[in-house]
Amino acid sequence: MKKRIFNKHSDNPIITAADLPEDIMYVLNPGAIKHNGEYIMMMDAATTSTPIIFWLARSQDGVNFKPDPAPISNWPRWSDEQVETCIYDPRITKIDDEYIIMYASHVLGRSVRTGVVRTIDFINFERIEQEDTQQTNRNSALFPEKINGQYVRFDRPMLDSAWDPSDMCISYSHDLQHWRHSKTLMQPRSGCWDSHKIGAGAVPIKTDQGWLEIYHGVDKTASTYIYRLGVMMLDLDDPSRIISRGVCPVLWPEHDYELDGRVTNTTFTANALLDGDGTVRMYYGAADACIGLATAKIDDLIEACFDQNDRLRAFFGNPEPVTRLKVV
Ligand code: BMA
Repeated sequence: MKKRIFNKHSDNPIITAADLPEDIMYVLNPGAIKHNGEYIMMMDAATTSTPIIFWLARSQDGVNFKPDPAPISNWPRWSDEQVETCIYDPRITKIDDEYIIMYASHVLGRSVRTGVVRTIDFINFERIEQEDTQQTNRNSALFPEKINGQYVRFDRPMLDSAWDPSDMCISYSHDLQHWRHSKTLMQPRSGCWDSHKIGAGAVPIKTDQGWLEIYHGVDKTASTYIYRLGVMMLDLDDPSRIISRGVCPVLWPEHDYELDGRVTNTTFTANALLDGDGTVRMYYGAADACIGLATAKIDDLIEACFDQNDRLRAFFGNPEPVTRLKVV
């Protein structure tokens, strides 16, 4: 049998709704980062009286997390005073001494877009206002350093319906407010586990081979959608250039807590943290209902990007992306 790239923790799911002190229905898809020697998770949480909000949990060992007594209460509004009705999938990037959080933001009467908030301490939060391009967009993840003088992020502009096929894009900014030169980075692969929709997963990790990205892919079957995770390697100086895209998924739903929940057959990530010993730890949403921990060796993830690539390059090589979306 082929070696597993990610190993799931034996205590999974490591956080469920029952671990939170309030009337929570689900917790899922956390962003994660190490801050002041502590692991911090920013979880999507849905109470019976609110739509999805963010809730922090903290841990010394990266396995046992203690949720805060209450959700984040001082999340900043958009300057036009629009109230967010639902926020989810926070991806936390450390740049210098700041943490930049990119997440999906819904406000009444407007389609979903990427919200951007900064913090230095996970106590006070400040919004970075975004130019309104009228473009539906989510699944944004900021690279952890400027490249050629610019901020770079993955994002995913969407067509009219969230269920239409979607591509993974890359965009650039000088100020984290205006995003330009967006282009399609990668498209779904027909006949594969990522045949229907793809989008960022984790904040990319810098390696000596390039930028390692763990992304999510959706496959549409006759009766359901399946969310799995895969890997790719991007050029360090030009991250719009894919060096190699792994052929097989590195994590997929298989256990009850991943197969049954609010959304069945779902494993989804918004983080991947590289520890000093070469271990990558990833806190992933399972069935949109709880959170699991999986770990992998960074070298195995890198290898997975190149796995079978020679044999299948003819099919899955890196064709010129076709831009099917109107982007700024
Ligand atoms: C994606 C995102 C995730 C969610 C997944 C499965 O489109 O909305 O938040 O976990 O769908 O429902």
